[in-house]
Amino acid sequence: MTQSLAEMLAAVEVVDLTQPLSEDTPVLQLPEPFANTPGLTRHEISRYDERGPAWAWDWLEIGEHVGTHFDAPIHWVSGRDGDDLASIPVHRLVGPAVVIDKSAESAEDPDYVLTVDDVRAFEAEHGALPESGWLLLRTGWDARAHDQEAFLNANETGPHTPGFDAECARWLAHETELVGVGVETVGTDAGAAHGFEPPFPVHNYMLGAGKYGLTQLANLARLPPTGAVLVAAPLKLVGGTGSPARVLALVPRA
Ligand code: 23J
Ligand code: MN
Repeated sequence: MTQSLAEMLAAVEVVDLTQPLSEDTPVLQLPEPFANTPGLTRHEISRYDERGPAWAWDWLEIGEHVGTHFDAPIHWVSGRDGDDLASIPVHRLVGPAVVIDKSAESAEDPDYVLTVDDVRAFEAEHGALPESGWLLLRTGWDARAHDQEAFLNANETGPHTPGFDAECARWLAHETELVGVGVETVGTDAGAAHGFEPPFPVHNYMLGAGKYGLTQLANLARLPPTGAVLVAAPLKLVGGTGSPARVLALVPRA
Protein backbone atom coordinates (compact mmCIF):
# COMPACT_ATOMS: atom_id res chain seq x y z
CA MET A 1 0.00 0.00 0.00
CA THR A 2 1.34 3.42 -0.82
CA GLN A 3 1.88 5.89 2.00
CA SER A 4 0.58 9.43 1.93
CA LEU A 5 3.12 12.23 2.26
CA ALA A 6 1.60 13.01 5.69
CA GLU A 7 2.17 9.38 6.78
CA MET A 8 5.72 9.54 5.52
CA LEU A 9 6.32 12.73 7.53
CA ALA A 10 5.21 10.93 10.71
CA ALA A 11 8.16 8.58 10.16
CA VAL A 12 10.59 11.47 9.87
CA GLU A 13 12.61 13.37 12.45
CA VAL A 14 13.28 17.06 11.73
CA VAL A 15 16.87 18.01 12.60
CA ASP A 16 17.84 21.68 12.79
CA LEU A 17 21.12 22.24 10.92
CA THR A 18 21.09 25.96 11.82
CA GLN A 19 23.39 27.69 14.32
CA PRO A 20 21.75 30.30 16.57
CA LEU A 21 22.09 33.81 15.10
CA SER A 22 23.09 36.59 17.53
CA GLU A 23 25.50 39.47 18.04
CA ASP A 24 28.00 36.81 19.16
CA THR A 25 27.82 34.72 15.96
CA PRO A 26 31.35 34.38 14.55
CA VAL A 27 32.00 36.19 11.25
CA LEU A 28 34.56 35.71 8.49
CA GLN A 29 37.80 37.74 8.72
CA LEU A 30 39.41 38.32 5.33
CA PRO A 31 43.02 39.59 5.35
CA GLU A 32 44.08 43.09 4.21
CA PRO A 33 43.31 44.70 1.79
CA PHE A 34 39.86 43.11 1.52
CA ALA A 35 36.72 44.62 3.04
CA ASN A 36 34.93 42.60 5.72
CA THR A 37 31.31 41.93 6.56
CA PRO A 38 29.65 43.20 9.72
CA GLY A 39 27.91 40.68 11.94
CA LEU A 40 24.47 41.22 13.47
CA THR A 41 23.44 44.47 15.19
CA ARG A 42 19.86 44.92 16.41
CA HIS A 43 18.25 48.35 16.62
CA GLU A 44 15.20 48.74 18.81
CA ILE A 45 12.04 50.22 17.23
CA SER A 46 9.82 49.77 20.31
CA ARG A 47 9.61 47.62 23.49
CA TYR A 48 5.96 47.79 24.65
CA ASP A 49 6.61 51.46 25.41
CA GLU A 50 5.56 54.92 24.23
CA ARG A 51 7.09 54.13 20.81
CA GLY A 52 4.69 51.20 20.46
CA PRO A 53 2.64 50.40 23.57
CA ALA A 54 1.56 46.85 22.67
CA TRP A 55 4.47 45.67 20.57
CA ALA A 56 8.19 44.96 20.51
CA TRP A 57 10.20 45.03 17.30
CA ASP A 58 13.72 45.63 16.06
CA TRP A 59 15.37 46.35 12.77
CA LEU A 60 18.49 44.46 11.81
CA GLU A 61 21.87 45.44 10.49
CA ILE A 62 23.64 42.34 9.16
CA GLY A 63 25.87 41.15 6.34
CA GLU A 64 24.41 38.75 3.80
CA HIS A 65 27.11 36.19 4.65
CA VAL A 66 26.71 35.85 8.43
CA GLY A 67 26.09 32.73 10.49
CA THR A 68 24.43 29.70 8.97
CA HIS A 69 23.98 31.07 5.46
CA PHE A 70 23.46 30.34 1.79
CA ASP A 71 25.85 31.37 -1.02
CA ALA A 72 24.10 32.15 -4.33
CA PRO A 73 25.92 31.85 -7.69
CA ILE A 74 26.22 35.65 -8.14
CA HIS A 75 28.29 35.84 -4.93
CA TRP A 76 31.38 34.98 -7.02
CA VAL A 77 32.72 36.61 -10.19
CA SER A 78 32.71 33.18 -11.88
CA GLY A 79 28.93 33.01 -11.28
CA ARG A 80 28.10 36.65 -11.95
CA ASP A 81 25.69 35.75 -14.78
CA GLY A 82 24.01 33.10 -12.61
CA ASP A 83 21.10 33.19 -10.18
CA ASP A 84 20.61 35.68 -7.37
CA LEU A 85 18.74 34.43 -4.29
CA ALA A 86 15.32 35.41 -5.65
CA SER A 87 15.89 33.54 -8.94
CA ILE A 88 16.78 30.13 -7.49
CA PRO A 89 14.17 27.52 -8.45
CA VAL A 90 12.69 26.30 -5.14
CA HIS A 91 12.93 22.63 -6.13
CA ARG A 92 16.71 23.08 -5.91
CA LEU A 93 16.34 24.10 -2.25
CA VAL A 94 15.05 20.64 -1.25
CA GLY A 95 17.18 17.60 -1.95
CA PRO A 96 18.92 14.48 -0.66
CA ALA A 97 22.02 14.98 1.48
CA VAL A 98 25.03 12.78 2.10
CA VAL A 99 27.42 13.37 4.98
CA ILE A 100 31.14 12.67 4.76
CA ASP A 101 32.64 12.55 8.25
CA LYS A 102 36.20 13.87 8.47
CA SER A 103 35.96 15.03 12.10
CA ALA A 104 38.80 12.76 13.28
CA GLU A 105 41.05 13.92 10.43
CA SER A 106 40.16 17.59 11.07
CA ALA A 107 40.88 17.27 14.80
CA GLU A 108 44.30 15.89 13.87
CA ASP A 109 44.96 18.49 11.13
CA PRO A 110 42.89 21.73 11.05
CA ASP A 111 44.03 22.27 7.44
CA TYR A 112 42.53 18.94 6.37
CA VAL A 113 41.08 19.13 2.85
CA LEU A 114 38.73 16.62 1.25
CA THR A 115 39.99 15.05 -2.00
CA VAL A 116 38.35 13.34 -4.97
CA ASP A 117 39.79 10.06 -3.63
CA ASP A 118 37.98 10.65 -0.32
CA VAL A 119 34.68 11.14 -2.17
CA ARG A 120 35.35 8.06 -4.34
CA ALA A 121 35.99 6.02 -1.18
CA PHE A 122 32.69 7.30 0.29
CA GLU A 123 30.88 6.35 -2.95
CA ALA A 124 32.40 2.86 -2.90
CA GLU A 125 30.86 2.30 0.54
CA HIS A 126 27.58 4.26 0.29
CA GLY A 127 26.77 4.57 -3.42
CA ALA A 128 26.99 7.45 -5.89
CA LEU A 129 26.52 11.07 -4.83
CA PRO A 130 22.82 12.00 -5.10
CA GLU A 131 21.46 13.80 -8.15
CA SER A 132 20.24 17.31 -7.25
CA GLY A 133 21.64 16.68 -3.79
CA TRP A 134 24.01 18.10 -1.24
CA LEU A 135 27.39 16.93 0.00
CA LEU A 136 27.80 17.91 3.65
CA LEU A 137 31.30 17.84 5.11
CA ARG A 138 31.37 16.99 8.81
CA THR A 139 34.53 18.23 10.53
CA GLY A 140 33.49 18.71 14.17
CA TRP A 141 33.96 22.47 13.69
CA ASP A 142 30.39 23.07 14.91
CA ALA A 143 31.66 22.55 18.47
CA ARG A 144 33.66 25.80 18.10
CA ALA A 145 30.80 27.93 16.73
CA HIS A 146 30.17 29.76 20.03
CA ASP A 147 33.73 31.18 20.05
CA GLN A 148 34.99 33.43 17.21
CA GLU A 149 38.66 32.75 17.99
CA ALA A 150 38.39 28.96 18.14
CA PHE A 151 36.06 28.96 15.13
CA LEU A 152 38.39 30.98 12.84
CA ASN A 153 41.50 29.32 14.32
CA ALA A 154 43.89 31.93 12.91
CA ASN A 155 47.59 32.47 13.70
CA GLU A 156 50.45 34.46 12.06
CA THR A 157 49.99 32.35 8.91
CA GLY A 158 46.25 32.98 8.63
CA PRO A 159 43.14 30.93 9.39
CA HIS A 160 43.36 27.14 9.69
CA THR A 161 40.05 25.39 9.10
CA PRO A 162 39.21 22.29 7.05
CA GLY A 163 37.58 22.22 3.61
CA PHE A 164 38.07 20.87 0.08
CA ASP A 165 41.13 20.83 -2.15
CA ALA A 166 40.97 22.64 -5.50
CA GLU A 167 40.66 19.49 -7.63
CA CYS A 168 37.83 18.16 -5.43
CA ALA A 169 36.00 21.51 -5.75
CA ARG A 170 36.38 21.42 -9.55
CA TRP A 171 35.25 17.80 -9.72
CA LEU A 172 32.21 18.30 -7.47
CA ALA A 173 31.18 21.34 -9.54
CA HIS A 174 31.64 19.87 -13.01
CA GLU A 175 31.55 16.08 -12.75
CA THR A 176 28.76 15.45 -10.25
CA GLU A 177 25.02 16.18 -10.21
CA LEU A 178 25.17 17.88 -6.80
CA VAL A 179 23.40 21.24 -6.33
CA GLY A 180 25.67 22.28 -3.50
CA VAL A 181 28.06 21.61 -0.66
CA GLY A 182 27.59 22.40 3.02
CA VAL A 183 30.15 22.83 5.77
CA GLU A 184 30.37 23.51 9.52
CA THR A 185 33.07 26.19 9.12
CA VAL A 186 32.75 29.96 8.49
CA GLY A 187 32.96 29.55 4.68
CA THR A 188 32.70 26.71 2.17
CA ASP A 189 36.41 27.11 1.42
CA ALA A 190 39.19 25.97 3.72
CA GLY A 191 40.88 28.59 5.92
CA ALA A 192 44.03 28.47 3.78
CA ALA A 193 42.10 28.59 0.47
CA HIS A 194 43.16 32.17 -0.34
CA GLY A 195 46.50 30.53 -1.24
CA PHE A 196 45.02 27.68 -3.32
CA GLU A 197 45.11 27.64 -7.12
CA PRO A 198 42.61 29.01 -8.02
CA PRO A 199 42.00 31.01 -4.83
CA PHE A 200 38.80 30.02 -2.96
CA PRO A 201 38.21 27.07 -5.34
CA VAL A 202 34.85 25.98 -3.84
CA HIS A 203 33.41 29.45 -4.36
CA ASN A 204 35.06 29.72 -7.78
CA TYR A 205 33.98 26.34 -9.20
CA MET A 206 30.68 25.63 -7.42
CA LEU A 207 29.16 29.12 -7.80
CA GLY A 208 30.63 29.35 -11.32
CA ALA A 209 28.72 26.15 -12.18
CA GLY A 210 25.44 27.66 -10.90
CA LYS A 211 25.64 25.61 -7.70
CA TYR A 212 25.31 26.69 -4.06
CA GLY A 213 27.08 26.77 -0.72
CA LEU A 214 25.87 26.40 2.87
CA THR A 215 28.04 27.36 5.82
CA GLN A 216 28.15 27.17 9.61
CA LEU A 217 25.89 24.13 9.72
CA ALA A 218 25.07 22.45 13.04
CA ASN A 219 24.08 18.92 14.07
CA LEU A 220 25.60 17.09 11.09
CA ALA A 221 26.54 14.38 13.64
CA ARG A 222 22.82 13.59 13.89
CA LEU A 223 22.52 12.75 10.18
CA PRO A 224 23.09 9.34 8.59
CA PRO A 225 25.74 9.12 5.81
CA THR A 226 22.89 8.82 3.29
CA GLY A 227 19.08 9.01 3.44
CA ALA A 228 18.42 12.50 4.84
CA VAL A 229 16.63 15.22 2.87
CA LEU A 230 17.87 18.80 3.28
CA VAL A 231 15.66 21.90 3.16
CA ALA A 232 17.49 25.23 2.75
CA ALA A 233 15.47 28.41 3.22
CA PRO A 234 17.44 31.59 2.45
CA LEU A 235 15.63 34.92 2.07
CA LYS A 236 14.11 35.57 -1.36
CA LEU A 237 16.29 38.67 -1.52
CA VAL A 238 16.17 40.33 -4.94
CA GLY A 239 19.75 40.68 -6.17
CA GLY A 240 20.95 38.88 -3.03
CA THR A 241 24.36 37.21 -3.12
CA GLY A 242 23.65 35.26 0.05
CA SER A 243 21.56 35.30 3.19
CA PRO A 244 21.28 33.82 6.62
CA ALA A 245 19.17 30.70 6.19
CA ARG A 246 17.17 28.23 8.22
CA VAL A 247 18.47 24.83 7.19
CA LEU A 248 16.58 21.67 8.19
CA ALA A 249 17.09 17.99 7.56
CA LEU A 250 14.39 15.33 7.39
CA VAL A 251 15.78 12.05 8.71
CA PRO A 252 13.99 8.69 8.58
CA ARG A 253 13.32 7.44 12.14
CA ALA A 254 15.37 4.37 12.99
C1 23J B 1 34.04 36.52 0.37
C2 23J B 1 35.35 36.20 0.09
C3 23J B 1 35.88 35.01 0.52
C4 23J B 1 35.08 34.13 1.23
C5 23J B 1 33.73 34.41 1.50
C6 23J B 1 33.24 35.62 1.09
C7 23J B 1 32.86 33.45 2.24
O1 23J B 1 33.31 32.55 2.86
C8 23J B 1 31.39 33.54 2.15
O2 23J B 1 30.71 33.69 3.16
O3 23J B 1 30.88 33.40 1.05
S1 23J B 1 35.78 32.62 1.76
MN1 MN C 1 28.93 33.16 2.02
